[in-house]
Amino acid sequence: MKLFAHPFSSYCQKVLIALYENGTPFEYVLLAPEQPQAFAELEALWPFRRFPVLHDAGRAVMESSIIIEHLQLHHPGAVRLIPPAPEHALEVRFMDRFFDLYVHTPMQKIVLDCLRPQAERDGRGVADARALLDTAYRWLERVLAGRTWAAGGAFALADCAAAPALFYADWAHRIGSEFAALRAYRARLLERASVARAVDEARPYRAFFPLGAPERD
Ligand SMILES: N[C@@H](CCC(=O)N[C@@H](CS)C(=O)NCC(=O)O)C(=O)O
Repeated sequence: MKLFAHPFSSYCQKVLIALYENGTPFEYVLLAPEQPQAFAELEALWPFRRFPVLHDAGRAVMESSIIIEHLQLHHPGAVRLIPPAPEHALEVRFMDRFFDLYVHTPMQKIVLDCLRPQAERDGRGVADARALLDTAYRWLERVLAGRTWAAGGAFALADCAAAPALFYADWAHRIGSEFAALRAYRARLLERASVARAVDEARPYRAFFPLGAPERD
């Protein structure tokens, strides 16, 4: 099984966390500018050149959530990434969508806008993204109160999504001290061995964070 990925990429971290949770063996295909062959292989599998992409038994699996579903289906381990009870699984999948769409997406908008030439920047889009994050933080503060993990008592897919999304969201749009439950959840994620490993592997690339990486985490 091959994973096309880069350690600093937040969506790659989401899948790496799932793999590390269960110690699932895989070959890491590093997508780095000095490895054009890796990008050519990626493009042959997925012309959008978005990553991560998993290549397993002759099949390309795209989209981080689907990759994690695939891992649960074909390479299950001790940590259930999708819980067996359908109602609980639905809540996990909802929270996974929430973190991708209402935290990860606006975070990426803010970060990627910074890479554009000044004249092509989208001030309105960035302001909307910041407003969306404010609403997401408020909503999460209420939902996470009393929960250990995103969808209840067990670490699962939604926490894999939450970890890199909240990690970088806090860098791009600070989670204020009024969001104590959300900050505590982010800190809990960072203490988890799989998340700490993904964060550590990305450390050498922090200088590339377009907004400037803070001196923490
Ligand atoms: N919805 C996709 C998003 C993947 C994504 O946006 N990946 C970024 C890296 S974090 C990427 O491929 N960026 C390169 C590009 O957009 O060309 C998923 O869940 O896997």
